[in-house]
Amino acid sequence: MTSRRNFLGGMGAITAAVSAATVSRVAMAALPEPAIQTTPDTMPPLLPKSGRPYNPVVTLNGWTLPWRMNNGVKEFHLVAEPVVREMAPGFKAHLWGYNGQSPGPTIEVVEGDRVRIFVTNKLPEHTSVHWHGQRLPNGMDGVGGLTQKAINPGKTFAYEFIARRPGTFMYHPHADEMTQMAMGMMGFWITHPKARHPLIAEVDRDFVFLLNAYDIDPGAYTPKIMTMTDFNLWSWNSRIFPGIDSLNVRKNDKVRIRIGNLTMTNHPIHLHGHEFLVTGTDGGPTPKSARWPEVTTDVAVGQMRQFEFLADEEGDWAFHCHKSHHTMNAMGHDVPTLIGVDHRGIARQITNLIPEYMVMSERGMADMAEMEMPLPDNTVPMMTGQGPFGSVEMGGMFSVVKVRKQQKPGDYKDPGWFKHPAGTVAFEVTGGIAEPARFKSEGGQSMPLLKQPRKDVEVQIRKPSGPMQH
Ligand SMILES: [Cu+2]
Repeated sequence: MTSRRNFLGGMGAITAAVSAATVSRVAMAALPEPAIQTTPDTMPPLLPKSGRPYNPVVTLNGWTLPWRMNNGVKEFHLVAEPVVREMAPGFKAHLWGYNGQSPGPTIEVVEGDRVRIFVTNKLPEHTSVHWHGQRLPNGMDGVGGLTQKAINPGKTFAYEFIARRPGTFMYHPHADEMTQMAMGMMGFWITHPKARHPLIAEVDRDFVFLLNAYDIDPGAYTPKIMTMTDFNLWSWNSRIFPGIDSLNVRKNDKVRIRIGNLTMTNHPIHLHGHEFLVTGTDGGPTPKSARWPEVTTDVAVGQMRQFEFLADEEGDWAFHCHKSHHTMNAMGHDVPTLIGVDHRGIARQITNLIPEYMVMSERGMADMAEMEMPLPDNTVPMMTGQGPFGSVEMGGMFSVVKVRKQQKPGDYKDPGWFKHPAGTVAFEVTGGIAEPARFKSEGGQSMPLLKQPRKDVEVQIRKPSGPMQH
């Protein structure tokens, strides 16, 4: 965790790029230039320049997609493409995503907005985009083959609908889903209410991120897409601790965090030091009668949860998935590395048997090789992160909520480590320590065993050794 993140670059880090090769010039002239993001840092909220004002969200290690107004329609341009995502400093993955990153940019609109989203496909295979949770015409739902023709490589499709329901949504492909989601294709969608809403609170800070998982052998760059459960990288917005930015808030801020799960397992998300209320799901705001205090909420597969709390305790509060294997990174550095291996000849032979194979291993890989990216060591420790008191020994789905009196409204910069008031840190006790009192009758006095074992049985916990699967 370093404080090297800054927001000075802001949206200046986004550059416009025109994908001239994929659509005709006439068609391109009608499209908004796609904004491309080049950094994995948390970008400042994108304040709306027109329309109803709202407090925009902050995407953890992500950004919000700019739009243009065209005759009363909000127009966005998503480009589905291979990307290089820095998952943690020194560790880059070859993923698929949108507009330069995985996940794609957050789309933020207001209830009642008419939206048009252009989707240009620069992947080596067809795709589609499903707008998870939205009310929309059936033909805009984005299920390839069922509600639309798939978007072939090089083609651009437009989706158009009215954002009818305020709330927390996500988007992802509904075409070769297993591959495309395993490769990192997904994004967040927020629809703000058009007026004060009885069940949607106004908050000071509103953070969003997606839970995703990858299976990338140490030293390799590309996820194994066939993996069903044995993922080795558990990420938030395709970042792993210590690569996940902290969530920096001002003391007494009302904070909302929205989370969507596009992994293959559930994640009990746990916040230290505060209680929160789950105020909504992808189905909408939760009725007030159904809210109760929690410190952990389970986000099941394909679900979204939004929760809110008053950040009234100063400090550096751990915030993580409570499955301990999900706060670890890949282990085992004895796996053969395949960097520089040319699969293309083999791929062609396999393609004769399995046509889909070509997509991943020939065209997919070859494109990536041609990018001529620098080659980092590309490993990341299993448990790491240097805190103010030593190693945090975490990985994966772990971050810190930093609550500070001095944090200015609207300032999302990392304030550094918490300075604990004197006498408020756990301390070592030295000198004579009294013998702790022991309970005398331990050992199940109420239900004696039928047969007493001849001698006491001791159970030993065996610690895992060698390369771990988790
Ligand atoms: Cu988890």
